[in-house]
Amino acid sequence: MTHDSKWKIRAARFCRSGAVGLGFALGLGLAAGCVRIYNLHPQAVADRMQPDLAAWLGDGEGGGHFYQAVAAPEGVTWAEAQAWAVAHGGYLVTIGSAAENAFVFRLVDAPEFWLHDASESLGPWLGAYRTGDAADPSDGWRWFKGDAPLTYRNWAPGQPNNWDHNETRAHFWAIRTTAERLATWNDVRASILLHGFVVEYDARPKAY
Ligand SMILES: [Ca+2]
Repeated sequence: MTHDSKWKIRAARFCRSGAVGLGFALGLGLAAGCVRIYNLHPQAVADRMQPDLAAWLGDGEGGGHFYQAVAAPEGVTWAEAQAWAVAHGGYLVTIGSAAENAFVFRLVDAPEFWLHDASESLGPWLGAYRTGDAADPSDGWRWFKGDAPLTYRNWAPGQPNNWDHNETRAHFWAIRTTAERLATWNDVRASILLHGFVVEYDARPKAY
């Protein structure tokens, strides 16, 4: 299942390049080997998010769930991203395994979902948040969905570090000297304006 999932993502990315110019509101059944693509109608998109969104069908972990990479070129806070996800019948993505992490990362492994500064590449929001005031920055992390403790983690080296005692949300992150984009996680303050997030749906959203 894990390997199938990986290859299907590659196929989907390839297929998407042919379909993306069609715009929106199309449920495209693509050739064998491709997953189905459901693009989002722009009327459902909040002001600061671009309409060119795609949802993908995953299998393996989270089998049957739908994942949607949302680009927010003008920035989005964690709370805004979560609210958008819930309003559309989903939730910020919950990651339970290395396979699912790789699946989700591939959906957002493109420049439009990332914010770069001189030293860091800040990737999209994930659905994990930190509660409580434990001294150890690794303590207190939960997934928004089901308020469940994390079982799988993929923190970058040295993270989570709760920098400035203010970092309570998780996102993909890389040091730029290491890579432009990585599937490793960082804790960051909830109010930062990141350039994307990933929504997970337990079933195909009715709107698409
Ligand atoms: Ca951090």
